[in-house]
Amino acid sequence: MLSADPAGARRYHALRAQLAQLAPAEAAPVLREMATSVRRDDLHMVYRARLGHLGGDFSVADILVTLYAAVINVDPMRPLLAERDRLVLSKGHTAGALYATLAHCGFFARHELDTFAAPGSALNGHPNRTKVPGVETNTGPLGHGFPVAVGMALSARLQASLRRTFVVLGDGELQEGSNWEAAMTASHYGLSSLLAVVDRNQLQQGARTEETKQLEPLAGKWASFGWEVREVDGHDHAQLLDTFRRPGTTRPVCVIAHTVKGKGVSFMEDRVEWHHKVPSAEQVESALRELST
Ligand SMILES: Cc1ncc(C[n+]2csc(CCOP(=O)(O)OP(=O)(O)O)c2C)c(N)n1
Repeated sequence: MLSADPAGARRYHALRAQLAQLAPAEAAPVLREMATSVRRDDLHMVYRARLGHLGGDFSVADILVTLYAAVINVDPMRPLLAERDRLVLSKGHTAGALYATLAHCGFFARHELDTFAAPGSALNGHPNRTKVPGVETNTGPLGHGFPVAVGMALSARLQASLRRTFVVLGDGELQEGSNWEAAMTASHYGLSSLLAVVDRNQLQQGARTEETKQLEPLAGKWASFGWEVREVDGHDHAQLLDTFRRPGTTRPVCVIAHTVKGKGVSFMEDRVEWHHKVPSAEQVESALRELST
């Protein structure tokens, strides 16, 4: 099990305190800079490991950074505190973005990222809660994280706790039927402390979602399952922060975050092959030039 980086955790708490005072538009530049740094770390990780999912990592990076840096109530020094908020990355193949974000928040030292997917490393290709502090449940098999998150929100309800539960889903992931059982269950129990984010980048592995199995009208589907639906630009930190800060009132909330797979690197953006392609040294250099703050 990795352990917290005390200096990183102190910086994280200072950042959280600073961002809590700011309106979403004022916080956005800080979040943007952190998300760029997360993408740069992730790029190095995937290049070094010769494996990873850069396309989906870059599409979800702004969502994860906004949640961890400015929304969820967690303490990297005490990652198992009972009253912490819960965040489940149901699209677990984008572990690279999650690890880089957790390291930026002090859950473990940033240099550990160098071990991504190496033999014996805690930072496996998919997140493992027994190895990585901040990971709430193991994910990777699509369609598993969301049902677990519904259970977490239900347990908060049973304990009369005010803690919130967040779950981040891929759009291709929604083709797994277990998600719709989870959605039905959450609305049945009126789990207003639960917020699901759909990373709506229109691509899955090997093809577009609408060519594989049509999801639209997606907002209508969630609404018909009894959820409050909000739609945002998933790379606009001000919009993300504003919507994430507002819990549901009587119903669970689904945020459809419109994103671009590979966001931030022009030759990766909206290109299906970057689902799990590994960049060459030249491509890394060129990507880093685009990802400069
Ligand atoms: C149950 C299951 N089936 C297949 C896979 C292999 N797989 C990994 S990622 C992926 C595509 C996921 O697409 P999406 O949810 O849209 O993720 P994103 O495009 O954001 O990376 C697939 C099919 C898996 N991880 N789990």
